[in-house]
This record gives sequence, structure tokens and C-alpha cells, in this order.
Amino acid sequence: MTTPKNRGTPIYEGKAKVLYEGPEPGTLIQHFKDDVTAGNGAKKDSIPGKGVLNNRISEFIMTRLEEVGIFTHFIKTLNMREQLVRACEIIPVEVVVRNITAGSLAQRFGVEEGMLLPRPLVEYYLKSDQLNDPLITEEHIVAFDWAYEEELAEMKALALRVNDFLSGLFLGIGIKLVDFKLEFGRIYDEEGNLYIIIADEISPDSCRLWDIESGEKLDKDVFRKDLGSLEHAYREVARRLGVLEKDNVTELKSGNDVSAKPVAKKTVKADDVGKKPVNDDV
Ligand code: AIR
Ligand code: ASP
Repeated sequence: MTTPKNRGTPIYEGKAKVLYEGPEPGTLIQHFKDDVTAGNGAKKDSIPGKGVLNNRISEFIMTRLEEVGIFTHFIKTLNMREQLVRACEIIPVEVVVRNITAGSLAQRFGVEEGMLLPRPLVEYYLKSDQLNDPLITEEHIVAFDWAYEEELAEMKALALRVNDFLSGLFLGIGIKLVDFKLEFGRIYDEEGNLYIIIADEISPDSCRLWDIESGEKLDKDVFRKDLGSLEHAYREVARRLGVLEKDNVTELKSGNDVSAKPVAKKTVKADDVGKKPVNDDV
């Protein structure tokens, strides 16, 4: 059990992470567990060291995104398994971007895995364990008020920018970014303006990563499909990203002055805020 005793009651416990109250209002502590699940929890295990690797990998990726002006919930790393993040209202939609056919896309449409798509494909899934994260359309999202049209447009544009950026980043270390999932959250500034930021994690738990040379899978499919050592695969990604060396542990910001962080691009005006019901299954 890796959950520390001194954090109090979790605000939220997911399958691979726990969220605790942060040291200041508007912050949370995101703790990465070693637990790994697949098939909505049907298959589970604990892989020693996985939480540490995902904490490092996600920190690295979120920091690189911030550097190119894509705002995320990441503030700074606290320790091997924990990071300080901004508290945000999670939008109950998982955005998946695919470059190559795999996983549920290949299954759903009966196509082979490994086909290059003519252009990145953006899909949306409702974030609901109870319903098994069903595939949804933009129309559903707007009709059910899971997100406003402006928010949806921003999420899609951000997801495609992240895809461009991460495809290049992984290509540089001999890895194909096959697909990945993003989660987004809302934060508000003092004037009540709403901003969309990237939340959750970006790690081999949420991406499909294939070695360019050998085709070896370096992501959670290793666990889903019993292909070998998950720890080995994640460590290889971390090694190639250069996040295992101590000197390379990046800190986006030093100190705890999170209120000083510049806010992201304005998307929706203050009068729109508060009209939207937020799905409680997040
Ligand atoms: N994903 C989707 N829900 C949870 C996760 N982690 C990620 C998968 C994969 C992509 O989204 O890890 O990278 C597409 O998943 P699938 O199962 O729909 O093919
Ligand atoms: N949804 C995640 C996966 O695809 C986790 C889970 O299903 O338990 O593996």
C-alpha cells in the first residue's frame, strides 16, 4: 500500500490515482498508485514502481506542454509519487486522439490494428465507470450540457495541438504515438472567467506508444494483453524521455505561490458560468 497516512481523507480515489486536499485553496495533491486496471477494473494488479514512473512521465509531459503555451493542472512535483495540481471542475468527457488504428477503434469497426489514419481522429467518451465510458458525439456533449460548444471547440483544438506536439516529442525518442486520452477541467479567475486546462495525467496508462523499430508496445496494453513486464515498458519510456536522471526532474514552478500563475486563454464569459450541471461521476 503506497497511500501515505498523513494526507487525510482522499477527496477522490480513482483506479490509479488518489486526490487529496492541497496546501492552499484551489490546489490538490495528486498521488499516483502502483495499481493498474483494465476493462473498467475487471482486471487488476499492483506493479511496484509504476506510480513513481507515471508521476515522473506525466510531470515531464505536462511541463513540456506548458512551455509551448498549453495550460495544464500541473503545478509542481512534491515527491516521487505526488504532484501539486490545480483543483478544477473535471469535464465528464474523455477526449481520445488516434493516429493509428488500435484498441477499441479496431475492435468496433473490425479493422486491423496498425493502420495509419489519413488524419488524426478525435473521439469523445463519456467519463462514467457505471456506463463503461460509452462513445459519444459532439451532439450528445452539447445536448446533455456536458460541455458548452465553445468549450468543446477548445478541447478539440487543444487535443489536436497536444497530438502534434507529443507525436514529435515521441518520434524524437523512437516511439510512435498511436493514440491517447485527455481529460479537461475548468478553472475560473477572480473575475469569474472560465478557462479550459488539461487535467488528470499523460502517461503510458493513457497513451498507446509503439517502438518505431520493433513495434514493441510500451504502454498499458502490455498489461491489458499480458505481453510481458509493464514496469519494463514504462521504465523504457521514462528512460528515453530522460526523466529517470535526478538532474532532469523538472519543476514548472518553485514554491507554492500557485495564485501567481498566469491564467489560460479566455474561452467563456463569466455570465455563462454556473449554468452547466456537472456530472457527479468524475
Ligand atoms: N484511454 C481511454 N480510456 C482510458 C484510457 N487510458 C486511452 C487508452 C488508449 C486510448 O485512450 O490508453 O491510449 C484509446 O483507448 P481505446 O481503449 O478506446 O482504444
Ligand atoms: N479504462 C482504463 C483502461 O482502458 C482502466 C480500466 O478500464 O480499468 O484500461
